[in-house]
Amino acid sequence: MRQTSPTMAALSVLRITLLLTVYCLSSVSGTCPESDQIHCGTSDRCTRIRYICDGDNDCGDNTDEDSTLCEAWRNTDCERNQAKCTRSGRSDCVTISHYCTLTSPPCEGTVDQRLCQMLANGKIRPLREIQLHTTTPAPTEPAPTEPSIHVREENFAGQFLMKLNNTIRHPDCPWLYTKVGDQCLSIFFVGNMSWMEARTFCQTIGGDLFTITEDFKAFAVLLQHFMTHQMTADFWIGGRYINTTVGWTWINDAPLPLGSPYWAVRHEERCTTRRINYSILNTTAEANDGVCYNYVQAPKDPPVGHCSSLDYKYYYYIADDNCFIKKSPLCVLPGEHPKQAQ
Ligand SMILES: [Ca+2]
Repeated sequence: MRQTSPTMAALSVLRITLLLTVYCLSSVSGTCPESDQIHCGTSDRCTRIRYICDGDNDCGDNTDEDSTLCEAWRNTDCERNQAKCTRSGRSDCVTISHYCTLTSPPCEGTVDQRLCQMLANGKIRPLREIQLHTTTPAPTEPAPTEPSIHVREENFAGQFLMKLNNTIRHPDCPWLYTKVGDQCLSIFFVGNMSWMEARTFCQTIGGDLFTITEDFKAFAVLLQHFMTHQMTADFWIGGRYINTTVGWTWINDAPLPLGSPYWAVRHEERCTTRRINYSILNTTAEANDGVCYNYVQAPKDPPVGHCSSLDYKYYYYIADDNCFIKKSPLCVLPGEHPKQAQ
């Protein structure tokens, strides 16, 4: 029997080690022995990339002929294993491997990027199982263009002009007046002054402070006008508190109505009961069995302000205020009908 020398035994061990190394390397993704090979899907084999979808079961597990894979792999533009690559003004048929590796610029074509991902991974996979590793940048919304300060100023100026047209200008009314319902009013929101100064201003432009007639429809029309034109200023009107005997009157000495639908509702910390007047019985009684209410619709008692105004905070219902506080004049031109356009 032939004896095995120690040197021969060492060589055998070395050969086995090398074979195992090659086997192990070929089992690891991306480490097929040759550069034009790729790992099969489920078997331990490597196969040539050009054998993908050639009709032969080269892998033994048929993964190189998977139907979804081949649907993307084959194309009608070029020979099998190739795809049309358009770049730098030229269109050429190149291998799919080459197609996927070209950059700067990359190929423009119809190759499914999941095939490129599969080749980069070095392992055949059904196309439906391949996740693209490349992150597509999220579409960014175009940044809103900031208008220049001049454009914004022009917009503000345009809005201001519209406001002037709705407050102090109208073809049916004299200068500084606009038409609200059947009346010419000067809604002079650009000025701020005391109640007495406001009345003087109104008289200077031919009118007087606004008063509410018995027809509360005119009041409703005014409120609607304020709301439509987004008015936010506070206005002096022609009501004032004379004394405890006379109470609140308009500047023409007509009594100024309190309560609904004119006077603002205020919340008070202390509650009060309300009384109902039964004129037939000539008696009064507490409303709702003496329920105590925290809302009042009357001037502050005792009076803290002796002039009436329409304030934005009270939704332009009448309120009492200190006559020296500065508010805008709300003037009315005498006469029920405005000047007709010439
Ligand atoms: Ca094949």
